[in-house]
Amino acid sequence: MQRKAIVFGVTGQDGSHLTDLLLSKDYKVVGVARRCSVDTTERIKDRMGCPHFHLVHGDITDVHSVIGILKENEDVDEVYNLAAQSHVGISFKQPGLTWDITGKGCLNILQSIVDLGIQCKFYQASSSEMFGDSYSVDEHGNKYQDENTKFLPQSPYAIAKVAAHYIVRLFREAYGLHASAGILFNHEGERRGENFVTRKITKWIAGYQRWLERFHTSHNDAALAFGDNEVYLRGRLDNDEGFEYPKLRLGNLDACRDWGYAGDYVEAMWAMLQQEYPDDYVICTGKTHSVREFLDYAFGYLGISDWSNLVTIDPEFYRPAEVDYLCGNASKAKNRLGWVPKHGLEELVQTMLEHDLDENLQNIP
Ligand code: NDP
Ligand code: GDR
Repeated sequence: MQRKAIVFGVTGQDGSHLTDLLLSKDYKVVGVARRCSVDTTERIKDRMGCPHFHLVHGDITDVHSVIGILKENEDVDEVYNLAAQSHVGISFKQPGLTWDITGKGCLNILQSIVDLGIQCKFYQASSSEMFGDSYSVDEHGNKYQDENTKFLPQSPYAIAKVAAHYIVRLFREAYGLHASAGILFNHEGERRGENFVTRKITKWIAGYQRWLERFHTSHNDAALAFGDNEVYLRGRLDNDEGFEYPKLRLGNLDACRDWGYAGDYVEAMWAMLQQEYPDDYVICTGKTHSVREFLDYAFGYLGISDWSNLVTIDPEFYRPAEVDYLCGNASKAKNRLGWVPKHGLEELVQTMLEHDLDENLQNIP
């Protein structure tokens, strides 16, 4: 019997990877996308004609819309809630909207499942941001976060995620729902949104590389000059459009993140719903790097060892409160789900850069 899944947040990075995974396992997938004035289906465009994939319009802040989708699909086996206002920085500027989507949206789905009496399994996209400034310490003095580390959220986004996380736990205990939460650490890739730091970096490097190639030169061979905000080809400082390139503008370079590959992480989501009992699982690589180190890897891929003149620090990208250090421990997922990450940071950087360099090449007239 073919299984059916509903994916809220299907147009996002994870929604697209999860759809690929479920279709490869012969599921029927109902993807929920909100109405937008421009097309948001770029990441799932290759799936649009697939007979087992059905796109419906809906918004998780509108409980009527959620009920309508669930009623149409009462035979659903698995519901994945990946929908969110997922940008931590933006959550400080739009805290109310973030709360409605990222927090209350989860309640809207779970309460509708209970009210309609639908017998399905449920997955909630919880986040390492819930730990915020909190960590545990192992016997060697190393800091880490796992399922037993307390939450100390540092943003409106993280607070909304904590609320949703506890709603999942409540519905599991109060109504006996098979509802699991994956506490996922940062995961990236070639489908990552362009305003998250890793993709912002790889997109910029690809653009810079192609700019240099237009002049048949490379970073290490070019005669470059550096202004406050631009890089110039020497001798063309104040004229000739096209001979300057805007620097990469970033915020805090010292924050440390445990970065993995999104394609690996959706396998863990699916595995959680295949367990006999629902639970919470930390999903991560167990290795942490600063944004500065990510820059070293990314520029290093193109043989650029000193990037200090190419990057400018812009207070615009600092947050009112920061999460300084995230490094997960996924032992529980390894032992119970048999899940381990397949990609390390070096491979991740390479995949993202190769994709962005290729895309940029195609865009050159
Ligand atoms: P994205 O931002 O790429 O995708 C979010 C998705 O949610 C998009 O499809 C978006 O639609 C949709 N969405 C936003 N608002 C609504 C709404 N009101 N109703 C219905 N859908 C909506 O995030 P990711 O794919 O990276 O992450 C997936 C989930 O996992 C999110 O909940 C995120 O918070 C969480 N998470 C992500 C981590 C990561 O590192 N990527 C780590 C831990 C947790 P649209 O395309 O229209 O914007
Ligand atoms: P994060 O990811 O906040 O961890 O949330 P993001 O890539 O936005 O930031 C990571 C770190 O980089 C610093 N930073 C910058 N960040 C952005 N976006 N842009 C910049 O220019 C910049 N400069 C420095 C940030 O301050 C931060 O310390 C992601 C999201 O996917 C969440 O939805 C998810 O829950 C968590 O990961 C786990």
